[in-house]
Amino acid sequence: MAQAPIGRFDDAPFIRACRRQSVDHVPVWFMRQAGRSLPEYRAARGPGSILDAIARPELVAELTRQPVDRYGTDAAIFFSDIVVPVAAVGFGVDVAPGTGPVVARPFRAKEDLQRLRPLEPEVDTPYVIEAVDILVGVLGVPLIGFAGGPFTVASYLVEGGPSKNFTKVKALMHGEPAIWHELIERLTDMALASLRSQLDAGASAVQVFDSWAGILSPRDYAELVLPATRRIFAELSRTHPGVPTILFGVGTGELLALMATAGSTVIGVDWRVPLDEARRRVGPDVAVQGNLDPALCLSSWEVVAEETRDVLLRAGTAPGHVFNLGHGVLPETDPGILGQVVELVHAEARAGVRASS
Ligand code: 1CP
Repeated sequence: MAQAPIGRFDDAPFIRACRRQSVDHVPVWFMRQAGRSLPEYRAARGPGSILDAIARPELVAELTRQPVDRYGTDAAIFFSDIVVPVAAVGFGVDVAPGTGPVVARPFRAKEDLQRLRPLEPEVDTPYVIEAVDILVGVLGVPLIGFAGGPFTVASYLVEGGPSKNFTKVKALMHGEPAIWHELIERLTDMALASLRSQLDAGASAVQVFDSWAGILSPRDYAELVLPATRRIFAELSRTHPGVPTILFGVGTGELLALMATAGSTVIGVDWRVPLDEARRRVGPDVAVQGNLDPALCLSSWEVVAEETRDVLLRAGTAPGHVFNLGHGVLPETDPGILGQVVELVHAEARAGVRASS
């Protein structure tokens, strides 16, 4: 794996851990750290669609910084959403408060491919580039850019919104493989264009959120999603060598070994698979990220502390662990608890507790 220097954060613990280099403390950040659980987020964001907020670079920079300032996390996740590229090319996607992405006219047939023209980031999402540019000047930690994974974005377009059983998208994958192939290739191109624009503007790493890929059987994932996912990481390592890349999904225990062949430097793991077992499944060539159960963050500090220590213990002392939750911060989480988690993760490693336990 290329380890070319990527700039001023080369020695940051988050970047070093992604590259499986030694660190003086385990780096930590939280998926969905920017947003709903923070009072300062609700105050700054105000009412209206999140897509309007995402198009305001100064606000995006503020929302991205808030959790870093509050918690002292080792990385910032860019404030945006996985449906921004498809919304920006005019597919007709909104994000409904309390629900998530909703699509006015879901993807049904070959003709709908025309509604997915290529993304031109400078023209379609200049506000993303501008916000990354602002952040690079003010953040003291690496900025993680992101895109939705091709299956997860496709699932919203085909299902028309959040889904439980993903029946329509599975029907398309199996019933119309040629259309599925064309759809996922177009979404891969869009994800790549978006990720590149964030990296070119100064993001230090990227995460691909294929959040709902765990709904697929290993065979479907391997045949119908993995090739496109591999293309994302292959092309990024060509255009942006040495940049850490993370692939994440929920409920992916049975897919971890396959995901580890996608070409990312890090695999994100949810709370269902302990990290010692996850390390066995992904092998020695990738780092792991995770995996405290976000639901348990609603428990008492005693419980959260014990679970946090358990995650660190199971991750072991070998390099290549980025501490995170197993999925996003739940809106009802007490921000104070997350601050304590950051402190504990940093302190445990410094005290050498992990090495001796
Ligand atoms: O208006 C609001 O505040 C609504 C809540 C919200 C927020 C804060 C949505 C709607 N999106 C976001 C921002 C967001 N989305 C970020 C930046 C904040 C951060 O991570 O700190 C990121 C990285 C995302 C990515 C995202 N959007 C994912 C992948 C991560 C994951 O949680 O799995 C997914 C699946 C979405 C779709 C989406 N957008 C919003 C919601 C509620 C959802 C999920 C809907 C569903 O359950 O299907």
